[in-house]
Amino acid sequence: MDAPTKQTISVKLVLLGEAAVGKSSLVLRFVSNEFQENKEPTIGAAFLTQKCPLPPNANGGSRSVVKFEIWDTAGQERFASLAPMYYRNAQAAVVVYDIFKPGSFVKARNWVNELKAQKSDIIIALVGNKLDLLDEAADAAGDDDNDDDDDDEDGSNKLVRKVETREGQELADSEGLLFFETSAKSGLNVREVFMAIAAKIPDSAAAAAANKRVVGGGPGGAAGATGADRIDLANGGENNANSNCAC
Ligand SMILES: Nc1nc2c(ncn2[C@@H]2O[C@H](COP(=O)(O)OP(=O)(O)O)[C@@H](O)[C@H]2O)c(=O)[nH]1
Ligand SMILES: [Mg+2]
Repeated sequence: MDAPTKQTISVKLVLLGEAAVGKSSLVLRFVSNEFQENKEPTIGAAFLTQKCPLPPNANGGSRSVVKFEIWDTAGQERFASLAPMYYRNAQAAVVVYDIFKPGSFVKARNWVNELKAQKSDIIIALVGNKLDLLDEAADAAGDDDNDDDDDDEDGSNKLVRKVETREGQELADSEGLLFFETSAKSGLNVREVFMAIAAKIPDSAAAAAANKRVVGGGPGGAAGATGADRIDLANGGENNANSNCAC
């Protein structure tokens, strides 16, 4: 009789960050628990969904399900002008950088500034990705301690961390962001990013979202208008949230 009702809360989320920092890989890990070593670059944007149950809330005991509607944008400069279409309706943003590329951290800072200027109430998670490469760095250092850093041909020596955890944490603290260091490759902390965002969705927004059916509209409500590479993985899990659930 009194079975708790399950409400589905749709959360629109956008991924932003320089090209090749691992945005698509983080989404793929979260949605499909997979990793591709040489992932082809995203063209325009990709759309994916994933459901996660939230723990029962203290007052009602009802078990809510968060349905993330994820817009994974392309990082190339030529797509940057399209970004506002994706973040305008978003409740949350994941801003990603590569801990081995300081330029990508500068870019992440710019995205945070732009997001806050345009949409002050958006929930932002700052994510430093490719943490697994640190283990490789440690292994390599163990093998050979000659400091011949000649493999820095393209200015991105993959084995030396260039953005310290402290720098990411300080930016996050000063701007009020969630902060994680992740590995899309190993899966480390990927689920945690999305769970932390879900936990920050305010009750009022959740209730409002629950009352409003979201009909798969694209950015600004114009579904498919950007020619987005649209991959809706929700179909497989739509009937059974738990079987397709990353959380
Ligand atoms: N070692 C490692 N490589 C990663 C990780 N995430 C992404 N990559 C690789 O980095 C490249 C760019 O990834 P992609 O997800 O396409 O980046 P995007 O342009 O930001 O979407 C691909 O070759 C991925 O396999 C990670 O956490 N660790
Ligand atoms: Mg991509």
